Amino acid sequence: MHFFRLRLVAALLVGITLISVGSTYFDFLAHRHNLRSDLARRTQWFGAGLQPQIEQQMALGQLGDLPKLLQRLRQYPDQPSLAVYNTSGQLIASTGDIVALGSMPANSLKRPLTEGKEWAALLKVPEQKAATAGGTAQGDTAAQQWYADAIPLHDGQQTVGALVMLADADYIRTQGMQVWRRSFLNIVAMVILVVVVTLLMVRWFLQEPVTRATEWLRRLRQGNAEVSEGAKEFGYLIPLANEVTSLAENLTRARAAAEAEARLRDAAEHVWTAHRLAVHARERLGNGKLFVVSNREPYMHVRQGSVVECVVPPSGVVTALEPVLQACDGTWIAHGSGAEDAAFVDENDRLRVPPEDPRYTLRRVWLSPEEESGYYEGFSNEGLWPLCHIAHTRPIFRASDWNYYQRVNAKFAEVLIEEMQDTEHPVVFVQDYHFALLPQMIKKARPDARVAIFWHIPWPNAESFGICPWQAELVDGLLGADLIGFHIQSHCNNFLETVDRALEARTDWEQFSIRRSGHLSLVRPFPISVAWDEHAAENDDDIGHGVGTTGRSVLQDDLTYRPFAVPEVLSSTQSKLHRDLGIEGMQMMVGVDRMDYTKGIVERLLAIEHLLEEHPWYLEKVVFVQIAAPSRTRIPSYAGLRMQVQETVERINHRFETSKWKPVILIERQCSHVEVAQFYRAADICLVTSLHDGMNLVAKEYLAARQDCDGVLVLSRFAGAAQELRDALLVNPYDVQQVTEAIRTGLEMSPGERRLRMERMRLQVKEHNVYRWASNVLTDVCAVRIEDEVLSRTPRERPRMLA
Ligand code: ADQ
Repeated sequence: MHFFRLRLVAALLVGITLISVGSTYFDFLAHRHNLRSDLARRTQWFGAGLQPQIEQQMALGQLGDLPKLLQRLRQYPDQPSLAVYNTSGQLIASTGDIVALGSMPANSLKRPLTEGKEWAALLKVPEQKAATAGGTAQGDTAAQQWYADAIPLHDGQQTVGALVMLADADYIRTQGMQVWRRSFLNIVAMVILVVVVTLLMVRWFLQEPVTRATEWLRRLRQGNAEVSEGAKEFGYLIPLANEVTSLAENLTRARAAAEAEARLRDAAEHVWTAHRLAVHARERLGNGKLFVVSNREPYMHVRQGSVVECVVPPSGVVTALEPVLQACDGTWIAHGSGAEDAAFVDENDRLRVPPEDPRYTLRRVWLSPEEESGYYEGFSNEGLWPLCHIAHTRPIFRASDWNYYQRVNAKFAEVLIEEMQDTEHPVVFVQDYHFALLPQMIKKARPDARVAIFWHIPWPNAESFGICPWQAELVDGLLGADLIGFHIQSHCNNFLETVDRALEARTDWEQFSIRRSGHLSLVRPFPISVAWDEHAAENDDDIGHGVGTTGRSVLQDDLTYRPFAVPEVLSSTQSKLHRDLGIEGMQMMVGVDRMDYTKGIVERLLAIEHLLEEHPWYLEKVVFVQIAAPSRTRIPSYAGLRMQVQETVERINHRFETSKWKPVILIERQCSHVEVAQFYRAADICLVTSLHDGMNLVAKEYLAARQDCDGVLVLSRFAGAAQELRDALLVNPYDVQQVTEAIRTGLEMSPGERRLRMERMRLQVKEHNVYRWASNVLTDVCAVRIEDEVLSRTPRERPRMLA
């Protein structure tokens, strides 16, 4: 501001001075012109008065009297001095004081004497000469101005001489100087006045508002001022204030956004998201492609009345792997099990998905009913499923089922190899126990492929697994993979022990690796989880419980398709849900499972019965809702379980029900994940009492759905999830007494403790979500070293058929 003022003052000084000097100069010129004109007029007028008398005197020939006449005619000293010249240009008479005559130009008389016309001019006569008139030599230092006017003298028509009048014109210069002096003083006064007024105005109208506004902006920058205060600080500079205020608002918004982004970045360091996974996958895979193989497809076409719908199974695996497949435009190979699937593929059995925004390829594999029955229901679900779950359901191994299992694995391998034929160094991710033989088949055909398999169910101890007649073949098939993943470490340990017993291989218990026939397989735990949606709380319908797609129909693993249609309970609030179920004011417990004997549904019901028996004050105060999705309904053991569950529910209800209350509500159907989440949110306790479970996603979904940080999780210690969720009430599901006690503890737990436990478990699930699971598997499989010699071969050189 100081510098600004200095510059302003300098500019004013120069400006005003230039303008004033210019205008004074023009004043001066005009004034001088007027004075000159006036002097000329007066001299002419004076000459015109003398001329006849002098001419008469000359006509009389009385030239000797001429000086006297001239003296007489020049009555006052301020009148012009006079001189008369004859036609030869000789001075014949003068008033005697004409010092300037010597300065007259040589031709000054020529005009009046020869042309008979007047001549007039201003003369500058050196002061010395002027002084010479007084007889003193002063030096040639200054000049005096004279006005000289020469007019012809006539005798009739004849020019007889010339009269020269010399008037002192010095006063013109003097007066000019006075004009300049006056103007100078005026200029000085004006400059001072203008500068002072301007400085005052700058101070009042500019400096103070600008200082205030600057101070406001500084405080705003530091986050200590409100945007709304701005207009007040700007005073009369309202338009500027408006602009700056909107700028400040943008600044505030930008700062808030930057802070939010920073928070997200910070959070992202812990929390995996679909986007982060996609970026990570692109980095890891480079130009490579991911191929996923699973029994269940991520999109299925089914008929709904007259309409064909594309439905999405509520699968955590689909949620986790879709971002990766989309990021690298990969291929998912799965059994085309939808009734209308065949109508939606091209001639190569492929279609692009997701249908609304195609980003990757789904390759459907067709199975005959015999294949489906032998490989899926038979060997996979009547053999391997009970073999791997210690749930005391006897596995059934039929040679025919085994044949179909091998056949279907080979079929998938062939399709996969066909899909990969133009891909350099593909990455293959096989899902689950349906494809134990696939890794070896792929590896034989494509040794350059990096192959991972994830076993979603438990791996039992070596003795248990050893009852399988084809254990060696299964283990050998798995050992074709570079990476074999289980949910938890103890499953990895069991697998290594099984390998030790089943076949010739070198197991390394330090590295958790197995070398067989020169090929190395790493065995690692990758605890699967659910998706975590940071913003789920803001959107009631968007529930972060591991089933990533809302608003679409869903299909559960190998269940009969059930549409979303008319849910019995569809509300967004707990109280509404309670009202719909007729259990207002009661505490509610929930169980959400496929109707599977491994889930411990009957054991859970027995614990509820025991609770009411032992603690009758809970009568009419608690309700247990069991949501059971029909599953593998064609398998006798599942049909038997269903009957057993229904009978147990009926018995308990019959035993304790009153006119307005039933202790157990059984909802036997597939619900949408929105519905399931509403039950999670409304339940005081979630009961997960699996007799044996690889992980159990219901436990984690319950935690993810509880944004209110309330609720209690009762969790079987035989579920993989128990390894991570130490704040759950862990139970042995076979111990009815213990489960009952855990339920009672949960019902009576203080809100503070509920919150503390829930917060800790939610943090665990948030930080170890399903995107992290996928990224860990992907990182490890991409890090697998394939021998250079293998990599150097091109895909076309490799054998295309299976051994
Ligand atoms: P599952 O045995 O199917 O999975 P689980 O992990 O509990 O068991 O997942 C069940 C899924 O089905 C959950 O997403 C749940 O919400 C949903 N679900 C259950 N009943 C439902 C119903 N009635 N309506 C709608 N949805 C319902 C296998 C292994 C597990 C392992 C998973 C993932 O057996 O141990 O955790 O794979 O690896």
